[in-house]
Amino acid sequence: MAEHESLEFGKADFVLLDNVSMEEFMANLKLRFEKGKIYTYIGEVVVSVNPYRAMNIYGRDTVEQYKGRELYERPPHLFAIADAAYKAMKRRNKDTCIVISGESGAGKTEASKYIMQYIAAITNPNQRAEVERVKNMLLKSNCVLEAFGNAKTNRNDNSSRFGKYMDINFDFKGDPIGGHISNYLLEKVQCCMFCLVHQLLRGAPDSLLRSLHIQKDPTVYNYIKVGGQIKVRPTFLSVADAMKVIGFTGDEIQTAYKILATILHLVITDNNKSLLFVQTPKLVSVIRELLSTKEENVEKALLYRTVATGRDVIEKQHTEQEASYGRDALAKAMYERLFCWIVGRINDIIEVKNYDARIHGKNTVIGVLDIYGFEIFQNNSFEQFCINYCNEKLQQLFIQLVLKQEQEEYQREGIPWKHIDYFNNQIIVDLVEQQHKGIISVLDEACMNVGKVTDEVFLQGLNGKLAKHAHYTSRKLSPTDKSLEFDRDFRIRHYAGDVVYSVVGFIDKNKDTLFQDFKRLLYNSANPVLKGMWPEGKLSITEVTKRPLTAATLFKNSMISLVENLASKEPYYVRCIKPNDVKSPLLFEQERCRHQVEYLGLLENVRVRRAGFAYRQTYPRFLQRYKMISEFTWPNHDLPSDKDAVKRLLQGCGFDHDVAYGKTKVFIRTPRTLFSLEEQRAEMVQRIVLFLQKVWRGTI
Ligand code: AD9
Ligand code: MG
Repeated sequence: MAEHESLEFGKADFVLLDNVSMEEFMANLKLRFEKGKIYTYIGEVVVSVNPYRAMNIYGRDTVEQYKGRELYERPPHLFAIADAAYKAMKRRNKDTCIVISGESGAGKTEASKYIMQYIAAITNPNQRAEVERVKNMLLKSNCVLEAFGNAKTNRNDNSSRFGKYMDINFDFKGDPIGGHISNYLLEKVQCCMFCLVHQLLRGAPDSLLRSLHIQKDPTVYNYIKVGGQIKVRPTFLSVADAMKVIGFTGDEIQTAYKILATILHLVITDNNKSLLFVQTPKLVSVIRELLSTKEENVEKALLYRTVATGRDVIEKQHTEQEASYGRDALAKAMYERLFCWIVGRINDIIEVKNYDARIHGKNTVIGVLDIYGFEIFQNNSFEQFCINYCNEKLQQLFIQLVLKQEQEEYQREGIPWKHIDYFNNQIIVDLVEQQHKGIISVLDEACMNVGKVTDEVFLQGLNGKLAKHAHYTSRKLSPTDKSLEFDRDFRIRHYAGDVVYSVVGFIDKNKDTLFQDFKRLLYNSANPVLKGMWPEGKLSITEVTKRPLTAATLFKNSMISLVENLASKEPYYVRCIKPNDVKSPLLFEQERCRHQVEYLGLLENVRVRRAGFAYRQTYPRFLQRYKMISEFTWPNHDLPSDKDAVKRLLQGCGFDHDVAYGKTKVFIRTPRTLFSLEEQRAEMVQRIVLFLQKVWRGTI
């Protein structure tokens, strides 16, 4: 517990509250925010409130204050949690992860960047060139991914529109040697696309723009009307620079430019004039040039669709609407693919190479998860559904790891324990992902319908299967419910609150909607980089029989493996809170914050933590580590059991009051006790070494 902060700043750890009540919790959170203390602990969890102003607390001097210290030795800070994760990894050879959660604009991405910066600052004391290179690449990769995957929303000017999990690999010395990034569901693709294209226009030299056939005046382009909000961000040149540093080749960067330019040209005309656009020979030839394909292929892919009917393959002309739909889908798909390809390339480049675990020991990992927070908009669609489902999964993991496992272990070990109630959201996770009757299954089924495939059919399916579910309802099932305004609405009672979703667009977004003709077009490009992005275009029309997995199922699978991965590591949590909706550094909106504290389960967290123990270890392992600090246990004990020996040892040190003895494990309440044991151990080890040296030298 951080103790050296003055009490005028409130309690540095919520565990120290006199009473664990919502009122006291909120009063402490508010007081600290107003005093400029944006971080507070709940044991080892950091609660962070977005300050919405530059804070002078991330500099080199602060890094030095936290480096190698124990969590409770310094005021609460992200650096302390980063250091704890790092130490746990280094000392105990454990993989750890830092899970950063909170709603949009709460400060997750900023937090993840400070954590990475801290890790970069404390590692590689010997300035090994290779490690410096890896560190630089890891930091630069952030910049590239942000450029492609962030957009301005009404919640956050720099909102991450994709979820990101980054593993950093360390060698036995504790220095970074590589990494791996997983990205999840890029959404608001259009916004990201437009932001980036705008950057391209702002930053690119005239010669480049000319070669891409782009006019410098952005108002010429349709996207300005669609995208609207553009934020001043780094120019594309700085992004291209970062790509170069990471190791993208010139051809690859050029291809990225060309794809962006193609997207710009594709969306240039008004939606309903798509065919007119295709008939504009100049544009078709521009696209042909950018994509390095054949001119007639571009035109054909935009106007026709190849369909296989039995053994025959025919070309069917698009209606006006289909053509415009196809064109937009192409722009979107090219962007998404470019984004995923960039992540893949970064991974190729930063993956650990030349590390032989047999020689150097296991390489360990710290994972950092920065993923979109819970979202409720005016209109919520498929994307919000996925995002909120993701938050349910993470909440479930938190419950499993922090609340449930903790309580179960105390019970198992026979430690006196008062059960603490919390809402277990497993029921909502099941509502979404259960086989056959979960929402995703119903959606996939609706997409596979042979006859009518419409959003309404999907909604009927939901109503049929979930009518009795406590967390699901719809307009049809609750006709008098005022929050369900339209027939197309359904509502999920999420752990974080009720969200009304509109089914409109679910089917479309769930299916792979890109016509196969486009995939073939891009695969047949003479540009090998572009071709490489579209391997499935290789299949001929008659071969394309296997249905690709739907977007929702892919997302579900990626969430399940993400959670499995996190669960296999030792987790550290940062819980971010957004104090107001107007980005003000002064305003602490009580109700807004209270709601977040509630759904993040922070109060339950404090209760469990207060009743709980910071550290636990089985008796034999505990002895193995600490037996040298007591005459009763060193070098061996003659007590009836290891448990008795541990008791004797701890009594001897005067720590008996701070521990509980379970069936197989000893539990230590406060980290201070552990710290003190560590100190005594270090001292003894030192003495033993000196003693042995003397023996060897024959002076004893
Ligand atoms: V989203 O789910 O990606 O839409 P985040 O990632 O939670 O969201 P972000 O980190 O982007 O939010 O923070 C939003 C803005 O708050 C930033 O652009 C900063 O202007 C501001 N912010 C957040 N954290 C800090 C901080 N520690 N110090 C100063 C901050 N400003
Ligand atoms: Mg973010």
